[in-house]
Amino acid sequence: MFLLLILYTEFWGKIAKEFYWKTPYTGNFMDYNFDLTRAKIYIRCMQGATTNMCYNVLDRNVNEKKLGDKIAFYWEGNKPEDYARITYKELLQQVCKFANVLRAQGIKKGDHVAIYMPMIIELIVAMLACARVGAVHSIVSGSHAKGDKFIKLKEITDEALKLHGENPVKKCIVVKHLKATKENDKTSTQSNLPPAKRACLKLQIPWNEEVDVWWHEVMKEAGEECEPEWCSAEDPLFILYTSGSTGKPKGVKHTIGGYLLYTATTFKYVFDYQPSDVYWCTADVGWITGHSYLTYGPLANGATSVLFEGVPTYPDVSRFWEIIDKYLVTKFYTAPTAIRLLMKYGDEPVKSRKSLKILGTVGEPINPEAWLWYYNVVGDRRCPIMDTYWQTETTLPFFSVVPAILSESGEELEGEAEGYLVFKKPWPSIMREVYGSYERFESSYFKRFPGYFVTGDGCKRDKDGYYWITGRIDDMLNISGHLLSTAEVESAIMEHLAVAEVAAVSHPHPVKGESLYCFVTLKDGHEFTDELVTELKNQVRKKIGPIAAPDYIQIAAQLPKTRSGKIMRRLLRKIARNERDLGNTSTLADESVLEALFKNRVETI
Ligand code: 6R9
Repeated sequence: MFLLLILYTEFWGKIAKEFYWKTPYTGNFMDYNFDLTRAKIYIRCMQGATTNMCYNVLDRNVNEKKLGDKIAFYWEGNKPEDYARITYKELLQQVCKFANVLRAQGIKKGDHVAIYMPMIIELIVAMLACARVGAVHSIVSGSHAKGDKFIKLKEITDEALKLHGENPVKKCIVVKHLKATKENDKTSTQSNLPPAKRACLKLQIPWNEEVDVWWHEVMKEAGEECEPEWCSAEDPLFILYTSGSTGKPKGVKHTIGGYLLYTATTFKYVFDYQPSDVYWCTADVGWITGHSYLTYGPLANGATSVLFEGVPTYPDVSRFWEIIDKYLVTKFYTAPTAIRLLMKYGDEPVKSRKSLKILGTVGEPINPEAWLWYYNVVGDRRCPIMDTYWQTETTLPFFSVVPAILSESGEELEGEAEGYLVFKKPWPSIMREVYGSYERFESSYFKRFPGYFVTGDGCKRDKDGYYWITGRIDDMLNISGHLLSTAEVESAIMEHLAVAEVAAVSHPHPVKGESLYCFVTLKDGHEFTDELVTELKNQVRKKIGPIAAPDYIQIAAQLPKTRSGKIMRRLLRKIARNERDLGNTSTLADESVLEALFKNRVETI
C-alpha cells in the first residue's frame, strides 16, 4: 500500500514537472476521503500549488515550446464552403483580448460565466479567456443539430435570461455568426438585396441595449496583453451539467491542477499523440468529451485539431469522411450514436480516409455490429479502436485508476464477474463536488457502497481482465428475477440486418414482474412487419435465451437522445407505459421525436 502511494505520487509528480506552476504543491500529491462513515467526502490534488490553465495550454506552447505558428484548430463550418484556421499564437492573442473584455465587464476570479454558442472558434476563445481570468465557465451545449435547420440561439438565450431569480444576468456578449443583425437594423432590411442575401433578413435578432453587447465591437477595442490570474490548483475551472440520461442533470465541478494533468496525459497516451497528428474529436464542446478531448487535452499537448460545427449528414452522409480527407485527419474520435447513424447508409458513402491511424469511441457501450463496421469499413481493418469509458464525473480508467466490481451486497468480485462498477481511489481529475449540493454529491456517488466512488454503471470483467460497461444500473432489466443489461439485449437485436438502432426498456408484467419492451429504428429500405417482429424476438431468444425474448417491439423513426447522443431510456419507459409526465427533459436534443413514439405504442397487458 505504501509502495503504491509512492508510485502514484512519483508518476504524477513527474508529469506535473512538464507544466508551469507559479508555486509548487506542499504536502501530499493527493489528499482524500471516500468513506462517508468516517468523515465528509473530499478530494484535493496538489494543494498549495498555484497555476493558470490558459497559461499552460497557450502561453507555454507559444513561448517555451515555440509552437506559435502551429495550427491549433482547423474550423470546418456547417456548410463545407465555410472554413478557417487559427494558430496557437493567434488563439493566444484572441484569448488575451477576450480576457481583457471579461475583466472590463467586471468579471473576476471565481465568477461564473455561462457560455451558449455553436461550435465556432469564439467558443474556445471564450472558455480559455474564462480560464485566464480565473472565472468558472459553465457551457450549455449550443450546437443542437444543424444541417439545414436554423436555430435561433439568441432568442433561446433571451428566454433563459427571463428565468433569472434575484440575480439577473448583467451582460450578454453576442457573437455575430451567419451574418446576424440586430432587429430593426435598417441596413439589413433593404429590399434591393439579391434573393440569397435576403435570406439574412430572417437572421435578425432581438436586442436589449442594456444587456447585449456585440463581441466584435468590444474585441476591437481590447488590448492584446493580459496577465493570467494565478489560481490555486484546487480552484474551480468549470461546472458542467451531466448528460441527464437517467435523471435531472447534476452540476459537476472540476478544478484546475488535476484536470490539466489528467486530460493532457490521457490524451497523449490513449491516442498515441504525435506532433504531426491532425486530431478530430467530433464531440460537442458542451459535453465533457468536448471539454477534455477537444479543448484542454489536445491544447495542453500543442496538438492540431479539427473543430466541426455541423452534423454528419449534411450536406450528405459522406461529410465526416470528406472532412477526414480534407484535413488528412490521423486520429478520429466519435460516439457510437454517430457510427450507428452512418452505418445505416451502408459502406458506399465512406470515402478514402487513408490518413487515419487510430479510431476512438466514447459515450455509450458500442454494440459489436457498430464496432465491426467502424473497424472494417471506416478503419480499413488497420486502425485500432480505443473505446474510452469515462464520465463527466471521472475520466477514463488509466494508469493509477483502480476499478473494482462489487456484488449487490458490496463484496469485491474477483476474476470473471459482473456487478457494480466502482473506483477505490481518486485520480487527479475526478469531480470535486455537485454544484450547490454536498448531499447530492454524497448520495449519488458515495452512499451505496461506503469507501468507493460509485459510477452508477454496470460492468463485466472477462477472463482476460477486460472491463465491459453494460449500461446504467438504473436502466437494467429484471426479467423473472434475471438481471439483464440493456447492452446485452440491444446488441442481440442489432445483429439483424434490418436494424439501425435499438433501445430496450423494462415494462411491468403481471406474472414475470417485468417484461421487455424494445424500440427499433430500421435501416433505409426495410419495412416494419409482423414477420420482422417475430424474427427479432427469435434472434434474442437464440442469442441470450427464451427469458430475454422481448414481449413488445415497436417501430421508432427516431429515439430520444441527449445532446451528446445517449439514448434516454427513462423516457422510453414512460412512453411504453403511456405516461405523459416525462420528468426532466432539459437535455433532450429533440422534443419532436416523442409524439411519434407515443403514437406508435404497442398495446400492453
Ligand atoms: C464521457 C461521457 C457518462 C456515462 C457513463 C456510461 C456512459 C461513457 C462509455 C460509456 C460504455 C463507453 N459511457 N463512455 N458506456 N462505454 N466507452 O460520456 O460522460 O456524459 O458524463 O456520461 O456514459 O454509462 O456512466 P457523461
